[in-house]
Order: sequence, then C-alpha cells, then structure tokens
Amino acid sequence: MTKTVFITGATAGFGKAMAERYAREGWKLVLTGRRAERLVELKAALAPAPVHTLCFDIRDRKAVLDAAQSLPEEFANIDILVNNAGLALGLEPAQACDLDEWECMVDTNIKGLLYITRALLPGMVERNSGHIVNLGSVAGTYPYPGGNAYGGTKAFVNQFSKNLLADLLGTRVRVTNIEPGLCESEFSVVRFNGDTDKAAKVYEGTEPIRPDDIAEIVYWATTLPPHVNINSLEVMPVDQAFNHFAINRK
Ligand code: NDP
Ligand code: 8X3
Repeated sequence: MTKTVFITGATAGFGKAMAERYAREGWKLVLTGRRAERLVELKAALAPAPVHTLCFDIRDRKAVLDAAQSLPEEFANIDILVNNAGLALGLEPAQACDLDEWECMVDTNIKGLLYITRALLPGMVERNSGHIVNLGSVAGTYPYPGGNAYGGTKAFVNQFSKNLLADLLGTRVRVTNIEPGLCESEFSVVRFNGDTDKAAKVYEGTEPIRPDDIAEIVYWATTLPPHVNINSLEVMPVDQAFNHFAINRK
C-alpha cells in the first residue's frame, strides 16, 4: 500500500527537498506552509505524485487542528510526520532581543510542533505504526552568542522527542530528532528579516549542508527496518566544527 508522509513547512528549504525526495519514491504527500502560491507551484512540479496541500499558520492552534481533521480519506492515515516548519529570528544578544521575535519562535518551533503532533499521533498509535521526525538543531545542544531563544526552542525539540519515545514504548511508532548545523536555505534570509546580503555572508567561502542532504538523511532514517529507531542524529558540514570555551579576561 502506498505510504503517506506529512511534511510541515514544505514551501522552502528542507521541507521542499524532502517533498521531492519522497515523491520520487512514489509516496503520497501532505504538504503544508503559509505561502499558498508556493504550495500550488510545488504540487504542480511534483505531478503526477499524489499531493494534498494544506495552507495554514502552524502557530494557529485551531487552524492546525482543523487542517488535520480535514484530510481526505486517501491521505488520512499518516505514516510519517515531519515536524520541519520552524525559524530563527535575529542574532542579537538576549538583552537586546525583540520579545515578539522570541514569542514567534516559541509559537512556531515549540507550540506549532506540539499542535500537529497531538493531532496526528493518536492515529499512529491506533494503527500501531508511524514515525515522527522532528527538526531540531545543533543549536539545541551547543550554545552560541545570539542563539538564545532559538537554541532554547530546539533544546525543547530534543527533550520532547526523547519523552515521546518514553510514552510510545510498546508501540511501533518511531521518533527521530534530526539536528543539523550550517545548511543553506531561506533560513538566514528569514533570520535576518529579508536581508539577503547578510544571509549570504553566513555561507560565504564555505560549503554548507544542502537541503537535499537533509532530505536524504530523513528518507534513510524513515526507511530503515521498522524495529530500528534513530533517536537523534547530529549533522554538520565538514567545514564546521566546535570552538573552545569563551573566557572574559580583565
Ligand atoms: P526555510 O526558511 O528554508 O523553510 C522554513 C519552512 O517553514 C518554510 O516552508 C516555511 O513556510 C515554514 N514555516 C515557517 N514558519 C511557519 C509558520 N508559522 N506556519 C507554517 N509554516 C511555517 O528553513 P529550513 O528549511 O532551513 O528549516 C527547516 C527546519 O530546520 C526549521 O525548523 C529550522 O529551525 C531547522 N534547521 C535549519 C537549519 C539551517 O541551517 N537551515 C539547521 C538546523 C535546523 P511558509 O513561510 O510558507 O509558512
Ligand atoms: C540552525 C543552525 O547554527 O544557525 O539551526 O543555529 S544554527
């Protein structure tokens, strides 16, 4: 039977690359995002793959729950939920951050992820089959200046993923937290509020991960034999590594 993958934030970056990857393998796809025109374009580009699009803001609890309820019968049994929609806003030190931006990251990266997970998880448990893939980040483990609330939201994703596994013991539902490092997508354009020059500088002179790389990793993790669960997977470009502790000297 053809399987169904539900990808949030499929209008750009990782989500779009994952949509293309699963479509190539003949999966049914439910693709979400706020930019309706991009969903229309993506569906056309993926044709003849069976695609159902849902346009909603993941921060809107009612919209999320209504969208999940509205799935047509042929797309209703979700085999994989990829909680990918998310964003970082700003890179200012905490004391200078915009509280609205912090709230937006919490509402999107944490609350939105919770809404759609809560909506689709019961069906997976009932069918005793399913896989939730969360997009965490290296920022959820390793602090860096300006990472503040964004890193905090991704630390939540890490811990929530592991706690889901605790609750799901005894079922065949899998949970994986993918934690990428530097990857070129629209991520930095969003982070710097549309400043494309500033965003391009993040990747200047280096070879970042590409969305296709993440799509390949997610596809691999979700097509392993059903008794195997990748709990978490950190992935960085070869051009990225760790730094030493910072010390303030007087
Ligand atoms: P992009 O900015 O390229 O894509 C983000 C996607 O999320 C878009 O499709 C966007 O759709 C969707 N989205 C954002 N906010 C909302 C919202 N309120 N409601 C619905 N959809 C929303 O970023 P990436 O592909 O790079 O990032 C995907 C995920 O991976 C994020 O969770 C990010 O934190 C994480 N990540 C990214 C890394 C990177 O370096 N790029 C590294 C580590 C993790 P639309 O605007 O149409 O709503
Ligand atoms: C995105 C990676 O290092 O910009 O999650 O926070 S980083």
